[in-house]
Amino acid sequence: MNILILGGDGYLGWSAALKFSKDGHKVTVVDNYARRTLAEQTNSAPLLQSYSLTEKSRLAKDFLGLTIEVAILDLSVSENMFQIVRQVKPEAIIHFAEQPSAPYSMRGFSEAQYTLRNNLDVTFNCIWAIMEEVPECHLIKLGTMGEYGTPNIDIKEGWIDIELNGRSDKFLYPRAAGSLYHTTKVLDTDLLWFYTRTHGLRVTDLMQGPVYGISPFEEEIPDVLLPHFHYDDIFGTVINRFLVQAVSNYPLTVYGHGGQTRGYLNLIDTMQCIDLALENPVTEGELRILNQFTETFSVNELAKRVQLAAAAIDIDVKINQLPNPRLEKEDHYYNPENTGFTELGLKPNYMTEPVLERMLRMILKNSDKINRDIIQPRVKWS
Ligand code: USQ
Repeated sequence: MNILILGGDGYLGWSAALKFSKDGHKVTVVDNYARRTLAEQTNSAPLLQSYSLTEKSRLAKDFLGLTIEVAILDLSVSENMFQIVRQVKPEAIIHFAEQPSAPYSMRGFSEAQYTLRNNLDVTFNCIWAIMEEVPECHLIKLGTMGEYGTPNIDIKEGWIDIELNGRSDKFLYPRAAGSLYHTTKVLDTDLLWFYTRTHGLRVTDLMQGPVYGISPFEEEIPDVLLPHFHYDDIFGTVINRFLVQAVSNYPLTVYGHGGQTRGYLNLIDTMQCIDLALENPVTEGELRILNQFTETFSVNELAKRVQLAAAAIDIDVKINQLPNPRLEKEDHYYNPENTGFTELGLKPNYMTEPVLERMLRMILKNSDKINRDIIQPRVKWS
């Protein structure tokens, strides 16, 4: 398949480039290095410094024999989006090209404005480029489980049937996001739904939980090809953060009571899910929404798991409850459905002790590069 990956320099974008090129697809990645720029501006460098996309593409050829075409473009500029879609003529677009950090989006006016504009502009431009240039193309868009928030009822997979005064209809499941970043994904879903029902787009919208992991493959790959691994408070997700904290003898930073429950998945399973979406495309005028996670845990449970995995390799880990910098429910009901991917054939790689141990060992190897000054939360919601 001819695949265009938007946001191909990011944690998930570069992982997907390696995975789908390795699987024999023709892969082109586009990025404008926004994530690198924002990380630099906020003093949030990843654990391993990364080569440019062009260099990474050359290294992927040298080490793994993979071909990955690269374009450096800002896709929030519509001409750039149209140009690359016209040039590549993709059968599928995987869209990761958004500002992905909730704390960044809550840092102040300019960060909020950038997140809103960038995320919606890229999605809007992508929709129009598909409609004008490649109307048959399957758009696989990365949304987030955070679109739903934490309602006091079960979370369905994208849609809900509502009955009122003897009549019933099907609607998008109600959304109540907890950050401006998550809200941009809610708005994306609405845009996608509008253009799907009015212009016959073919869309899979993935409601993904926080991802953990270092490599998109089971097999070892050279460190120079690994995706960015952030552990700071702004771009690092909670498990990656806890593992780095464990290695650097830093008490785990549980926010508030630690009862916050989310649906998590391994980076390898993220790739599996996208692959399943690619191999099972939707039909014209269909918006398929899939909840993309394999297990749910509270933050306290995660901290305990990291503590146990670290103890197995003689690292003693302490857990600390900090005042929560975010506004979120800390003890709540959480029961989301995730049967869509299981029905498509997902074989989960769960968060076992060996999985955590492998990550800990990789971090240990690079422990001299950990910056302990970027671990404490620096952004408050209010
Ligand atoms: N948390 C802690 N301690 C920390 C970091 C986080 O207790 O040191 C807590 C947070 O308060 C939150 C939970 O862990 O309750 C998850 O936080 P996170 O930073 O791992 O995840 P989040 O900000 O929600 O965002 C991440 C990705 C985002 C993706 C989202 C999926 O950055 O791109 O959309 O996970 S979800 O959370 O399901 O919305």
